[in-house]
Amino acid sequence: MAFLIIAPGRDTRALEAELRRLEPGLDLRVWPQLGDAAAIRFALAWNAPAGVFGDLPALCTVASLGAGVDALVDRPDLPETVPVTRLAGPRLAADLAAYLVAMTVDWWKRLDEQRHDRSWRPRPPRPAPRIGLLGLGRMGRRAAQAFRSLDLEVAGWNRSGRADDGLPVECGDDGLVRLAGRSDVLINLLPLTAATRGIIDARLLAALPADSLLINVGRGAHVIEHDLLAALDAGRPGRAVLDVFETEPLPDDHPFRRHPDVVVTPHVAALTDPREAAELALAQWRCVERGAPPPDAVDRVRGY
Ligand code: NDP
Ligand code: OXD
Repeated sequence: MAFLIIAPGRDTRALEAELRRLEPGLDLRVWPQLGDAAAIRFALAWNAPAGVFGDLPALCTVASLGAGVDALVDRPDLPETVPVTRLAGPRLAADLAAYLVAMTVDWWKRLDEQRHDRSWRPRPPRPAPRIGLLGLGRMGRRAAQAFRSLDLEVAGWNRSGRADDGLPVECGDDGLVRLAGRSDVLINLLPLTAATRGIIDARLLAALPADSLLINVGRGAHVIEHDLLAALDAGRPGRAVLDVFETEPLPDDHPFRRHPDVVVTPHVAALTDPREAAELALAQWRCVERGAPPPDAVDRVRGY
């Protein structure tokens, strides 16, 4: 049974080395070198080209080489019966929380202004921000823990309205607007699905407090771009930190690149750790090998 990595444009050499170290006998293939395609039962994919799964007749499971599965759940070349899983381990969640804390603290303590000013005139920080998290899954819960450890007030929004650890949680359309209204820092950690596409729109943005911070680490298509540009010009939010975009890489001439209140990072909020990824992927592969359902399979109809 062969294991295939399909990740065009991504350097997977460290991951391949970890997979081989942890599973010395592994029949590992790296697209586009398929070898005998009929032996491939497990694929680990990121930016998989359209139609590629159609060439794999014995495929039993496809794992996302990341936490998001939006590029995999709804594809014509992937039969509905093939489980889609993901790699969303504690290292990835901690890494994402570190990025969110860093971007929040930079804004809260006005570090960007202070570090560029040579006049030794300390600027007072903004008041301790109230944090709003859209999405309380693996990533959202870890972020909540990180912000709470700084004694910041945290609330969230999810589909079920349920949360652990006494975290205040909203749900539904009205709950979304309520959460935005009490979030000095609003962070999008939702998966991209039919229900969440375009969720960051004029209505949501108008509910934000003036001089607030929006951070999007979910997916670019969560944001209606022209609504965000208009909202920034109106000061709600005062700044947007954007890590994910409809088109990646973000084109050089995109308006986000030259907007003074937009901070762009190139989809680096959390970087897959090769060791964690290899361990999680091999645990899934071993289940497939013995005919058991793989852990961390998503609901392909719900989209996450
Ligand atoms: P999970 O699947 O663990 O959690 C998803 C959360 O979103 C759940 O709380 C769920 O609610 C909520 N949700 C889903 N649909 C809706 C809806 N329609 N309305 C309200 N809430 C909804 O995902 P993760 O936390 O692991 O990851 C989230 C996303 O973060 C990924 O899909 C990916 O896009 C992004 N990501 C980005 C990274 C980066 O580097 N930029 C790195 C890692 C992840 P409920 O709990 O009620 O089911
Ligand atoms: C993602 C990831 O899903 O980087 O964006 O894991």
